[in-house]
Amino acid sequence: MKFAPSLARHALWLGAALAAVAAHAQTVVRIGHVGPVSGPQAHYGRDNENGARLAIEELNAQGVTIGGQKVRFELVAEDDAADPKQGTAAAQKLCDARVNGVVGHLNSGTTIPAARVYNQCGLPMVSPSATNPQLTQLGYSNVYRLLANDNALGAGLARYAAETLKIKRVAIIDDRTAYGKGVAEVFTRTAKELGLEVVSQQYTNDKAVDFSAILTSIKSRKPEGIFFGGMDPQAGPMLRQMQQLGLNKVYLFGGDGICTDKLVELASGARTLANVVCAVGGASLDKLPNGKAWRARYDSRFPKQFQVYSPYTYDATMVLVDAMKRANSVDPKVYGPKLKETQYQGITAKVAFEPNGELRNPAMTLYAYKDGKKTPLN
Ligand code: ABU
Repeated sequence: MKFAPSLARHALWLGAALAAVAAHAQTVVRIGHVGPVSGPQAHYGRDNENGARLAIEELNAQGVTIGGQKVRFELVAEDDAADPKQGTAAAQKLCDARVNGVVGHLNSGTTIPAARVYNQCGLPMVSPSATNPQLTQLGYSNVYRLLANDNALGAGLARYAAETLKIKRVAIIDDRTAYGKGVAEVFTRTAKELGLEVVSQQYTNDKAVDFSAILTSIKSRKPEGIFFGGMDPQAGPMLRQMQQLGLNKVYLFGGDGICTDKLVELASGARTLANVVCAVGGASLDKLPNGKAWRARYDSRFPKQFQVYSPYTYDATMVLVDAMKRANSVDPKVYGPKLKETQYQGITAKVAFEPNGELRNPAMTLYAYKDGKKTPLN
């Protein structure tokens, strides 16, 4: 009896302490991101990772409650070096770590095999940049894409070459990756349908930097344009070598893979940069209601790192979190099916998905490099 008041006080203190802990209890939600942050494509990977990181920092700053619990978001960033084997290893690592959702991967060649791994472990994934159409033809219900695919990019560029530039003779080079090969095939098919003559078909790889032999062969066929299916670490030296070989009046067409800010630096002052026409599967940030303000926030947080896809990784992160909020759950099996009903106003688009996971009504923008600056043509 003598200790009762003290015990009661202790119980009160314990209750108050537990209530305080409960009030501060947070669910930690981990969003996986995978892209190449090493190797020649590291600048794309860093830009993609930055977009997801910015989303997470802003979500944490504003404070998010899901299912009555305060949530703190963490980014789990993995490097796949744009290599399909490393891509599936990174995907398995994220499955094993039981992250709540995945933004990525960057490359079609890594994303397509990784999608199978995520499908097996039940993780939703939203790709911000992999544009090979096969990704959404795999029959996986957990796979989404936030931008137009290569059927739109390849065909749009071929139409521009035929109908606006009115050129007649094109050569094709592709880097044999899932992206480069795929987008070049669409361009070639559409160009032929529109009456263009494909005068040369050449192949390279995503590590090459010397294109003199294939450009010399192409030059002998007198093309007015070259379509390159590949990425900017190849397109930059290719532009320099086009100039060295006197291909100064020949267009260089390419998909989103060459449509980066970095291409200016990689072209090292080659005048042929002005002959580039490239396509990105979304609207230009400058023309989107919140695009300029978003870009200012990005540049302030990650100066001089913008390339092309970070607005899409930002939106991909937000789209996953939007589905969690609507499901009142961060459990992938519970919120995953809610992604199908997405109606989210993002930075890049009003996001809604087709039944196969493709973005509904994606935009496409063609760009040229005017005075060394990537500039929208439409
Ligand atoms: N979309 C071009 C770069 C990424 C990829 O699809 O491989």
